[in-house]
Amino acid sequence: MTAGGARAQGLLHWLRDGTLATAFAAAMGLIALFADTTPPEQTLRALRDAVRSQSASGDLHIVEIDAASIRAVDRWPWPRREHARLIDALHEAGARSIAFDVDFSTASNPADDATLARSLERAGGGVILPTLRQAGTTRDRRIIESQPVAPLRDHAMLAAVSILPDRDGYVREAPFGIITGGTPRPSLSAMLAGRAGGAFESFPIDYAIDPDTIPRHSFVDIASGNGAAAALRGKDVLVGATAVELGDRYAVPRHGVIPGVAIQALAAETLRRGDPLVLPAAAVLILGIAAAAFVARGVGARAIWVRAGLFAGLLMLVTLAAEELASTTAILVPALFAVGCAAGVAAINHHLAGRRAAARIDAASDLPNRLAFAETATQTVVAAIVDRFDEVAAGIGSERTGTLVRRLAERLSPAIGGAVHRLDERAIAWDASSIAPDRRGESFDALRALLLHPIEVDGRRIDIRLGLGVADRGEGSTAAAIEAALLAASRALDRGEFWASASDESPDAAAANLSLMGELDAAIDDGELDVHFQPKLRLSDRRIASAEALVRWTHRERGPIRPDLFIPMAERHDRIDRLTLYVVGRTLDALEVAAGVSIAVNISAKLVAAPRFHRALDALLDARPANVSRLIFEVTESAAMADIDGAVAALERYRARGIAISMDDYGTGQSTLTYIKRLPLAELKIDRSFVQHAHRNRGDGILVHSTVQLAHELGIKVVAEGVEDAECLAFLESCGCDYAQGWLIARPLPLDAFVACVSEPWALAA
Ligand code: G
Ligand code: G
Ligand code: MN
Repeated sequence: MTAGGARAQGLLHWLRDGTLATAFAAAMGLIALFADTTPPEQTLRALRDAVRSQSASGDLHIVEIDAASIRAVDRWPWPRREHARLIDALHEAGARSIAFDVDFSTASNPADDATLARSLERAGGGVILPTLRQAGTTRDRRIIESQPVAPLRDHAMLAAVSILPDRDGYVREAPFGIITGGTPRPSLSAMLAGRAGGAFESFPIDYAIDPDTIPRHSFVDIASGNGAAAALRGKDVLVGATAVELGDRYAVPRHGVIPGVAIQALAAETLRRGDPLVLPAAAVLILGIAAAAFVARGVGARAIWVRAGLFAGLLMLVTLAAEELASTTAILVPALFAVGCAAGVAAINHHLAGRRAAARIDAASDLPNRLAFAETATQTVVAAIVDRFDEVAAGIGSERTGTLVRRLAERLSPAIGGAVHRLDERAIAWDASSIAPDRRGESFDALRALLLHPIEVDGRRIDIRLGLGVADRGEGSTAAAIEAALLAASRALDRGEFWASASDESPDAAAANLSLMGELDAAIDDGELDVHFQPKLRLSDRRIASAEALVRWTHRERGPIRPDLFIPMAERHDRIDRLTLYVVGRTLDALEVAAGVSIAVNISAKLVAAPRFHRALDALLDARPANVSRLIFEVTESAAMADIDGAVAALERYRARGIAISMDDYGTGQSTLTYIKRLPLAELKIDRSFVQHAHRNRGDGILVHSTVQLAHELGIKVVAEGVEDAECLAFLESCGCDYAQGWLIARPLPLDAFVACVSEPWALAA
């Protein structure tokens, strides 16, 4: 990884924490506080205004100098006597108040000015006339303040009608008051609404109110004195220009370009509804930061966005309600921005966390993988390797091995009391730190017992043999301990032991195992290798009618060596054909002395179709043809499955020589009886993992029972192996099974003991 990449990773690591996501959100919110967030803020406001859209109160009417009025009078500026007529008409009709948004700051002819002044006086001095505060010319930016001319302002009240567009030209706010000529003066809207407010303070105009709903009357109609003014009795009246040709029009949100007098009216309507208040952005931001903390702690991307959305929606709703019910609005964007940032960072973190987690999961089995295990500080590692994994995989299909390993983990993990990790295809591992070294044997024995029963995958039952290796981490890394444990596990498999410890293994011991193979040849030559015979009981007459030859090796120094250690070694080191020929020879010897019985020899999968073995076997049998018809070859299912055509041909050759074929370990693989039909079988041995529980376990019982029936239909005899108790034997008899083999009948016996046992009827030992 590059330095920059590492730094970026470090930063992401930092932001992973919800607290830091919140801090980031707070910082972004503060930045937004000082940035110009007007456009989004206005968009949100316009959205709420659209929801709140409503009509004006109807108490405030506009008398407009509209196109019709201009046409009627046909002069501009209007003669001031027109205004005088209007005031008289309104006063007579009983209008509540009269306000003008018309410039009276320059003198017209003295007669008209006097007429207007008199009307103002008649109206009681309560008519409101405007003062203006505006830029002089485009070149001269000085502010010009203008008031109505002296005769008029003596009999009227003054109010400011200045309009303050925002920089983008939109009018959003209106002032409470303005200082004109050094005197603070209320704005027209404040005066109409009877509100006081600091000069230069403004308030947002409520554009939820539709300006089209403010009642309007044409100036000429009202001023004509024909009684039209009666409609304005008790109303507040605002007089101003709406005719397009008179200008005085401004852009506002939602409603396009509207006359200044309409803006004055909307501002007055706004104030009538209540004292407008704007919550500062900072106050809302504090709320937003609290919400950001909540959002950042959402578990999962969905929860994060739901929380953020909930906050945004709630904030909008509360603001909407506050605007409608309390004339209070708020600046929301910094708070919403902070929450958005928190959600964004939290969602990215969640995504990255998901990817990190996925990298630590084995997809096929859903178990945590080697990377995940190596990251733990496990003191003691146990690794377990599945024996003959390739054969198992070929049997069930490699796509099912993930499920197999998962089932294996499920079976082991309650006993282990922790998570099982998958190291590679064939190996799993777990933490055994809590088991004292002197109790390991005991605890592993418990695991071994768990594996006596086959594992079911998609309805198939698979017998699994494991080799366990245990290694202590010591000063090294967990990864190194995993390697050491794996090595010990493969050694355990090699030796036919269930488990081995990495620390037990001295280089001497490894060398000793290698030299063992050299000694096998000598052992065969010197007769150190022996063959025992395990009787098979014929159930029809309860006589020992058959046996299985099982090789035994008692080493001069090391004592008895287990066949499941040295047979796989002999297979790997190319000595299995010599060993098998030796067993066949000893079996032919036995057949000479044990009259009337047949004896089975185990033939390794490797040998079944090996030409060299066939030639050597032919030579041996040609020399000693006497009892070959009582010879049986036991072949495992996997041997036949690997290459069915080759296997069929090889087995036919044996049969042609008079040797009967027996299928060993039936049930642990995947062959069906229809498939087995292709093989020239005389006998089928049901694996002991099914037999042992057949009388107690319904599923096993059914398998044994149906196997017997189907085998009989195919003319194949059935042997049940691993019979250990009388109940089991009774069950087998009830199924119609032909032979029983197992410790209940007899242990594997030396030749003379076996011969003795054949001559007597078998009876259940008391
Ligand atoms: O009875 P015992 O625990 O020894 O048998 C252990 C394993 O060794 C069994 O699976 C048995 O089939 C196998 N075995 C015993 N003798 C021979 C033999 O002569 N040849 C082969 N290939 N396997 C044998
Ligand atoms: O795989 P094969 O059928 O060759 O296995 C024979 C093995 O089964 C030998 O190791 C033999 O000692 C063992 N065995 C024979 N009878 C019994 C029995 O009743 N119970 C158990 N657990 N093992 C048995
Ligand atoms: Mn066997």
